[in-house]
Amino acid sequence: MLWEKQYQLLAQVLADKGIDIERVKDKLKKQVIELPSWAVGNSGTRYGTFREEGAAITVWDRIDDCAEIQRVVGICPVMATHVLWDVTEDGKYEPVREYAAEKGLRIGTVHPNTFMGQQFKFGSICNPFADVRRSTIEHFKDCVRIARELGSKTLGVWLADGTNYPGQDKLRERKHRLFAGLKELYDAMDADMTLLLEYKPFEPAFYTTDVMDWGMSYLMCTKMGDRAKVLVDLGHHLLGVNVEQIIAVLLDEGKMGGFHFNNHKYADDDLMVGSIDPYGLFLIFDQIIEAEEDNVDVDIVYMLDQSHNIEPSIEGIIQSVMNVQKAYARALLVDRRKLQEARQNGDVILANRTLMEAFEIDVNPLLNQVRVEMGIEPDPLLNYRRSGYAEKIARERKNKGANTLGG
Ligand code: LRH
Ligand code: MN
Ligand code: MN
Repeated sequence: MLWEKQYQLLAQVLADKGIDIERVKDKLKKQVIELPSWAVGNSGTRYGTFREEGAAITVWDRIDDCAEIQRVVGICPVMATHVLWDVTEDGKYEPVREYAAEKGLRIGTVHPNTFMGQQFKFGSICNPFADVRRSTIEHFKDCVRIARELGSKTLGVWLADGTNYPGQDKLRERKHRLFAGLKELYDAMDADMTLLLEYKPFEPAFYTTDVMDWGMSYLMCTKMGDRAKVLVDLGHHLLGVNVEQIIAVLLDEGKMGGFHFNNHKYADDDLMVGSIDPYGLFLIFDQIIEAEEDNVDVDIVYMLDQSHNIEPSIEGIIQSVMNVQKAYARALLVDRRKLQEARQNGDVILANRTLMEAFEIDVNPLLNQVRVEMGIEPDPLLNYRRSGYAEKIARERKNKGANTLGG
C-alpha cells in the first residue's frame, strides 16, 4: 500500500529531526474523545429539521450508534450525555449505564438540562424568582445522583441564563445568584467529581448572558474551588477571538477542564470540528502539547458537541474524530527544539515556519498505522460505509417515529 511506504518515509524524516515516532503513536493511541449522545439523532435549526433515515430515536439507538462509531475509530469508548434525553422511558439511568457497558462504552460527562422547561423563561439559577432557582438546584442535585448511577465523575454545566433587554434585571444581583447556585452544586458533588462550566457569548439570551465568556467561567470556577474548571466550546466565541491564547492562559492557571469541539464560521454554527479552520484546531493542540512538555499538569476532557443538519450524523462524527486526531498528530510533530532555537534567536520567520511545517505534514499514513496497530481498519469512514450499518438502522428504525434533539 502507498500509505505504508509514506509512513516509513515519515518515520525516517522524524527520526532525523529527533522526534520519536513510537512515542507519538503511543500518545495518539491514548487519546480519548467523548461522543455526544445528542449528535446522533435528528437535529436541526430553529427553522426546521431534515430527517435522516435511520437517525437514532431512543437512548438505546444512541448507544448503538456511538458503539458503532467507536468500532471504527477506536478512541471514543465514552459517551457524553444530557440527563433529560438519555434516560429510560420510566426515568431510570442504571439500565443506560449497563447497556452502554455491554456495548463497550462508559458514560462520560453528564450535562444537566436547565434550558428546556417553561419555568426557565427568565433563567435557571440566575432567575429573579426564588422558586425557579430552588427547583434548578434540586435538578443539579439530581444530576449528581444520576452521575453516580451512570458511573460518571464529570458534570458539564451550560446555563442558558441571560436577559434580552437592558433594564430587565439587576446584573450584579444575577452574578450573586449565579455563584450561589453553582456553589450549591459544587458542594453537593462527590469529592472525586469535577464541574466543568461552559460559557457562551449569546443565545438564547440576546442582551446579556450570565456566563458570557472564559473570564466569567474562570471567576466562578476559582471561587468554587479546585474541582471546578472551564469548559471551552469552540463555537462559543465572537469572531476573531484568539481561542488558543485562552487555552494557554487556562492551562497555565490549572483551570482548563474540557472541550466541546465543533467549528463555526459565524456564530454557534456547530459544524464539524476542523471543517472550517483546521489550522486553529492545530494551534489549540499545539498549546496543549507545549504545556505538557513544560510539565504543566494537563487534565482535559475532550468532547464533541455538534449538530449534523445536512450531513449523515454518524459519518459527520467519524469525520470529526479524524479531524481532531489529525490536528493532535500534527501538533505532536512540531520540531520543538528548532522552535525553541528560533525563539531564542528572535527569528520570527523561522519560528512561524517551524509550526507551519508540522501543520503541513500529511499525517494520514501515521494515523493509518496507529489504527492498524490498534487492530482496526486504517480508514474509519470506509470501514463504516462498507459495514452496512447505515442500511441496517434505516430499515430497523423506519417505523419507529422521529425524534429531534438539540445540539
Ligand atoms: C449550548 C451547547 C451546550 C449544550 C449543547 C446542547 O449552545 O453548546 O453545550 O449543552 O449546546
Ligand atoms: Mn457546548
Ligand atoms: Mn453551543
